[in-house]
Amino acid sequence: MKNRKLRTMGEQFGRRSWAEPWKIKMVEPIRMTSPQERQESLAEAGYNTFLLRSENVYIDLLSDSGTGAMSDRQWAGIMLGDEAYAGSRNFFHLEEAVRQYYGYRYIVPTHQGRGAEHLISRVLIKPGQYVPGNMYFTTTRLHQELAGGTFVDVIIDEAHDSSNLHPFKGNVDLDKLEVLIKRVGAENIPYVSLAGTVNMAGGQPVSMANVRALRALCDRYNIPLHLDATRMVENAFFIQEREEGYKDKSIADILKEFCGYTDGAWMSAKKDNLVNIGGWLAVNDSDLFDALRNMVVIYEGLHTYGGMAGRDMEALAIGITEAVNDDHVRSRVEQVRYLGSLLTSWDIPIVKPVGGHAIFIDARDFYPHIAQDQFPAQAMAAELYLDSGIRGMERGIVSAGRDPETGDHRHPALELTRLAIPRRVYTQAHMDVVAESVKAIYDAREQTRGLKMVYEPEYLRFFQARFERIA
Ligand code: P71
Repeated sequence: MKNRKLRTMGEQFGRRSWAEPWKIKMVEPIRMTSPQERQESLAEAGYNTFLLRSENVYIDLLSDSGTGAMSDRQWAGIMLGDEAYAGSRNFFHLEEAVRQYYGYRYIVPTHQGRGAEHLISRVLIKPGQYVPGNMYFTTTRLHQELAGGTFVDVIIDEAHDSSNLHPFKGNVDLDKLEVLIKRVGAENIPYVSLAGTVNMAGGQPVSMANVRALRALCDRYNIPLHLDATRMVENAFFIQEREEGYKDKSIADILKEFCGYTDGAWMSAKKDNLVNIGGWLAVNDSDLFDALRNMVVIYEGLHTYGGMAGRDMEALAIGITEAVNDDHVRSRVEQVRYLGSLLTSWDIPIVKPVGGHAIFIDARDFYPHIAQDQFPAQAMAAELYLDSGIRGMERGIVSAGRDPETGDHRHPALELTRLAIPRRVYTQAHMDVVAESVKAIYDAREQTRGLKMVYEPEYLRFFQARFERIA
C-alpha cells in the first residue's frame, strides 16, 4: 500500500477515530450563492458581515452564540413549557440544573448574557471603581463602563501573542492584579471579572491552579471573584486535557470545582448551555441575590423568568445537563481543532494553541501590507465571504472601539478574524470547505486592500459600522 493517499482522521492523528455522540434527525437546507450575488450582498452590507442577511450566507461562522442545534430532548422540553407569569415549573428545573452542575446557591434568570452583565455591573460597581479582568469582552466591558467602572486588563502577557504556546493563555497575572490593588486600593475594586475561556484571546483557558491562587489573593484583600461562565465547560475540557491531576476527572467534576473558587457567575446560555436564547446569573451571597433579584424585575422580567419563556428555560435546563457530557465536549473542541490543523498545515497564521470555540486568523500576519487603521481583519472577513459565502467576524481594531477618555481608536495587539463553530451543526466536510476557502484568500492575499470606515455608531460599533474598499 505505497503512496496511499486517502486517510481517516484517526490515522492522520495517530489514534483511533472518534465521531460525534449524536446522529442527525432533521436537516436545514443551505444555499450556495454566485460570486455576483455575494458581491452585491456585501456592498449592501457595507463590508460588515453583521449586516448580511443570513439567507445569503453558505456556512455561517459568525458566532457560536445561539446558533447551536438543540437535541430531541430539548425540543421535547419546549413542549413542556409552563408559561405562567410567576413560579413556572421550568424555572425550578433551571435553578436545579445550575445548582447541580455549577454549584451556586441562588439563580437569577436573564434574557441572555449581557442582561446578566448589566445587572451584576449595576449592582456591584460604584462610579470611579476599577474592574480587573482577564482580557476584555465587548459587552462585559461596556456594562462595566456604563456602571461607572474602568476595566483593567490583568491577563498574562502571553495571551496578547498569537503564536505563544502557553497551555493556559487565559490565566490572570497575579502580579499585575496585586500592583493594581496596591495602586487603587482594594476598596475600589468591587470584584475581579474572570472569564473561562477567554473569547478575545482566542478561546484560551484558565488553569485550576490559577483560579485557586486567584481565590487566595482575592481572600487576602477581601475582593469578591465573579466568573463569566459562558464557555466554562470548554475551559474544563482543557483542564482535563492539560493540567496534572485532572485526566481522570469528569468535565462535570472539573466544572464544579472551578466554580467553587468563585463567588458567583454570569452566563450567556447561548454557548455552552446549548440553547438559542437565554442566560442566568448565580451567586452564593443572599444579600447580593436580593439586590440582583430586585434589579431583574426592572430590566428583564419577573425573577422566575427574566426575559425567557417557560419553554426556553426547560430547553436550557436540559442543555445544561447535555453540555457537561464528556464525549460531547471532546467532539466539539476537536472539531474546532480539526479546522485549525488544516489551516496550520498550509502555514496560515492562526492563534495557537487553538481554543475551544473558534479559529482566530491573525490578520496582521495574513495581510502584513494592510495597516491596522485600514481594518485588515474586517477586510479578511469580507474576502472570505466573497470567495465562498462563509461568514466570519472581525475581532480587532473595530471590535476594540474607542478609548472613552481620548476618543481615539484603541489598537489591540490582536487583530483577528474569527471563525466560530456552532455546536452540533456542521460536519467535517463543512470544515474542509471552510479551510479551502481560507487557503484561497490566503493565496490571493497580496491583491487584497484595506477598508475605510464610512459610518460608525456610538456603542459596540462593530455590529453596525459600514466600510468601503480603499481604491
Ligand atoms: C460571541 C458572542 C456574541 C457577541 C457579542 C458581542 C459581539 C459579537 C458577538 C457573547 C458573550 C461572550 C462572553 C465571553 C458574554 C457574552 C454576551 N459572545 N461573555 O462570541 O462571548 O452574551 O451575547 O448572550 O449577550 O459571538 P450575550
